[in-house]
Parts: sequence; C-alpha cells; structure tokens
Amino acid sequence: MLSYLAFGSNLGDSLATLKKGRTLLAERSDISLLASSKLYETKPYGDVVQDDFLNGAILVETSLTPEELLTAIHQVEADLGRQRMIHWGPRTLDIDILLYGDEKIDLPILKIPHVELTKRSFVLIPLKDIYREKNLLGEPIDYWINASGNQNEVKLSTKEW
Ligand code: PH2
Ligand code: MG
Ligand code: MG
Repeated sequence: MLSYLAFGSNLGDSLATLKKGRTLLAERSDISLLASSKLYETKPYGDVVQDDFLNGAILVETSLTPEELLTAIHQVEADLGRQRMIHWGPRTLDIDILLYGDEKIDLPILKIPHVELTKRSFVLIPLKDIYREKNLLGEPIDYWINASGNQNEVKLSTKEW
C-alpha cells in the first residue's frame, strides 16, 4: 500500500534526527521509500510555546497494515529518544501517518486520514512536494493550503535530507 508520512522535530539536532528516522524506516524490508519532500522551517502550531520545527513528508510503499506501520513508527521514535512529555509539546521526532491508500481508519490510537491533515500547512506544504493524486479529500491540495490560513508560517529550509 502507498502511505504518506509526516515528519517533525524541534528538539536536539532536528536535521540529523529526521534523516535517521527516515533511514530506519526505509531500511526495513517491509517499507520502501519512494519520495521525500523538501524540508521546511515552521512556526509551532497550537498553544504550546516552543521552538520552531523542521518538518517534511515522505511517500512509502509498505506491506504492513496501518497498525503494524504505527508500531514500526513508534519503535523508530523510541529509538531516537523521544519522550512523550507535554501533549503537542517539543519533540525530538514525531512521525504521523497522513494517508494509507484510500483507507479510513478510526481507532482510539490511530485515525487515518490524519485528523488535522487539512488544517496544518506544515503538513500540507511538504505533502504537496510529493503528492501524486489530483485531489486530497475531495479538493485540490492548494485549496486546503489556502484555507489553512497559516501557510506563511512555513518557510522552505536550506537544509536537505
Ligand atoms: N507538531 C505538533 C504540534 N505543533 N507545529 C509545527 N510547526 N510542526 C509540528 O510538527 C507540530 C506543531 C504535534 O504533533
Ligand atoms: Mg504530530
Ligand atoms: Mg505523532
């Protein structure tokens, strides 16, 4: 199945952590990396006062189920030293499943499409770099970016991964 994943970090060496996280996923025999977005420096979204984030997105092909993919992601986040302290607070690495084919999943620990996907320009703008479909949830991706109203808080980074 094709799956789009969002990456974010705002603690420690964010560039190194994003790269390492992507590598750990791509090295698995059940996940292949197909495309990576550019990286973006983004203002923190939400009410927590914290440093700017580095955000990106990738497209993978995977034989894992959504729940298995989430477990693989949690393993990578844990390997890279993530501690879950403040909800929506600073994190060394956050990887979120945005889309998993066309599937809709509504479990307590996993909602796909990601619940805030269409509201967050720090997710939509990287996603646009690699998105293969015409529409996202019924509208062109630019429609959602314009509607998000926070697109000017996302700046293309000179950093590359
Ligand atoms: N992640 C959050 C909360 N706020 N803001 C930005 N700019 N980037 C993020 O990745 C981010 C956030 C919780 O997952
Ligand atoms: Mg997140
Ligand atoms: Mg997460």
